[in-house]
Amino acid sequence: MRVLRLSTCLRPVWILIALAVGCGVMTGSAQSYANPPTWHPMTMLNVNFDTTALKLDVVDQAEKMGANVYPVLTAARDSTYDPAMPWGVLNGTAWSRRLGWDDPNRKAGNPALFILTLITNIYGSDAGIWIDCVSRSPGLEAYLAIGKFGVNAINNATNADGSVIIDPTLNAYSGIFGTAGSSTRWRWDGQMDHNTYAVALSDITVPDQLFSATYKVYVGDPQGNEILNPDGTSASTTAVWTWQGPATGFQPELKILHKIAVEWPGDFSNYVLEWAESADSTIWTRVDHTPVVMAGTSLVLVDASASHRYFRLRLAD
Ligand SMILES: [Cu+2]
Repeated sequence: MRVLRLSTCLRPVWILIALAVGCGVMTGSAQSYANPPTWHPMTMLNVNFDTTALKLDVVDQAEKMGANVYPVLTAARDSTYDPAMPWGVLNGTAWSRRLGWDDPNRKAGNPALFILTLITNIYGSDAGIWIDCVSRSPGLEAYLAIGKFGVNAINNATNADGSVIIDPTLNAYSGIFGTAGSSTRWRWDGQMDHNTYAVALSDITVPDQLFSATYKVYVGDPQGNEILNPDGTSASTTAVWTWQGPATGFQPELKILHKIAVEWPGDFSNYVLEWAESADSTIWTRVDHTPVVMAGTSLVLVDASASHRYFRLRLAD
C-alpha cells in the first residue's frame, strides 16, 4: 500500500490521503435491493357490525386459514431492502403483510352498507372504528403499510424500471400499535389494510416461534375515546392475531472485513471526510458514515474494494 499525504494551511484546510489498495479493479458499489413486500398472499380478517345487537365482530384467522395455521414470517437479512427506503426498517427482521383488516361489504360497492356508514348512522358523523393493541409478544412490531406495496394507495404506482413510487404524504412504515413510540391505538379507515408486522431476527429464538397481538376493536370519537351504546354497553370486540416465525432460528454471522480505517484527531470533529477518484477532482463526496470517536481519534471504516481512492478532510461549512 502506498500512502501519500498532502496538506495546505489555507482555509478551508484540505488534507489529502491517497490510498492505493491492492491491484483490483474498481468494483461497483451499486447494489440491487428487493422491492418492498406486497400484500400477497393475503388473508383478510373481516370486521363486521351487527346493527341490531350494536356489536362489532372480527372474523378469526383460524376461520380463514384453519385452526393452528398461521401466517409465516419471511426472513429478510440485513441487505435485502434499500436502507434509505421506508421499508428498510424490515432489514434484519422476519415480516408478514398477510393478515389485513377489511370490510366485507366494501367490495359490493353499496356505500349504505359500508361499516363506517353503519357506525356513523348510529354513533354520529365523527364516530369511527379504532383498534387498540392491548398486548403483544415481546419483539413484535407493526408498521403502517398502505396499498399493494405498502407505500402508495395506488396499487400499480411503479416506475418504468419496476421500482415503486412512494407517496410521501402517507408516512408509510411509521410505527403503529406501540411500535417506535407510537400510540397503541390506530383509527382504521374502513379500507383493506395489510399493515406490516415484523420481528427482529435477534428476537427469534426457536423454530416456528409464535407471536401474537391482542386487539380491542371499538367505536370511538376522533380522539380515540370509546363511544358506548345508548344502554351503556360496549360495542367492542377482542381479536387475537398470531404469526409464526421461520422454521429455522437465526444466529449472528461472524465476518472479517477487508476495510480501511481512516482516522484523524478526535478534537477536530468539525471536519468532514470526503473522497474522490483523483486528487485534482472537482467532485468530492462526503463519506456517508458517522465517525466513531475512540481513544482520542475520529475513525471511519471505508470499503477497500476500490482500486484507488483519495480522501481529504474539509472544515465543515
Ligand atoms: Cu386483502
